[in-house]
Amino acid sequence: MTGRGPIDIGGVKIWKAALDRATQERLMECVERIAEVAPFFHPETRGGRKMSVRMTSAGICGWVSDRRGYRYERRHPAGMPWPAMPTPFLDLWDRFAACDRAPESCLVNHYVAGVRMGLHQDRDEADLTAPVLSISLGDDALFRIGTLRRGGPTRSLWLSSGDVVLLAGEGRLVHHGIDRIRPGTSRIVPWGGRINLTMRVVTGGDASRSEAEAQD
Ligand code: MD3
Ligand code: FE
Repeated sequence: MTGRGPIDIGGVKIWKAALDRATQERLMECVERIAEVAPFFHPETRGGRKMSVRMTSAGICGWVSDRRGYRYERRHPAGMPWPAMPTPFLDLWDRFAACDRAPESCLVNHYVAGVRMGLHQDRDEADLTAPVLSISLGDDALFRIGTLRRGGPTRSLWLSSGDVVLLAGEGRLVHHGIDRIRPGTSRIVPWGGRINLTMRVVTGGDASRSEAEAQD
C-alpha cells in the first residue's frame, strides 16, 4: 500500500493514501476514546486569544498553550493525565518513522470549516533530530510548506484522509501550516471536519537526560 514510495518536498516525505479505510476507522476509534478521557480544548495564545483549532493529546505528555506560553505538560489543562498512546499509533511510528526512540506524545488536532493553523515551526521538543509523524483523517486540508527561513517561498498541497507525512532530517524545522479544509469531503470523522495526529519525541536524547540527572 505504500508501494509508490513517498513524495519528497525539501525533506518532508508524504505518502498519499498510505492507510486503508479499516486502519483509518481503527485510528478514529482511538481518537474518540482519547477525547472521552481528555476532551478537546481551544488552546490560548500568549496574548490570550483562543486558537481556532481544537486539541488534545495522548502519551506521557501533551502540548498545551496559555498565557504562560507553549509547552508540554504531564496533564490536560483540566487536570487529568493524558490517556496512554494507543497501540495502533505506535504501530504507525514503527512503520514510517525510522526512529529508535518511542514517541512520547501524540497531539490530536481537530479542524472544522474556517479553522486554520498559521505558518510555524515545531520546536518545543528537546531533541529536534527526532522526527515528527503526521496522519491525516477526515476532510481534505490545504497544507502549506515553506522553508527553514521565515518568509521564504511556500508550496501548497492537499492532504487527504489516510495520508502520512514524515518530518525528519532537513524537513524537521521547515515552516508549515494549514490554510483551510474542504468540509464534507470525508465521513471518517464522526463530528465532521479533519483530525490530524502528530506523534513526537518530546524529551532530550540519552546524553541530555543523563546530563540533567547529573545536575539534579
Ligand atoms: C513540518 N499540524 O500540530 S501536520 C502541528 O495538519 C501541525 O494539524 C498540522 O503543524 C496539521 O504542529 C500539520 C504536518 C506537520 C506536522 C509537524 C511538522 C508538518 C510539519 C513539523 C515540522 C515540519
Ligand atoms: Fe506544526
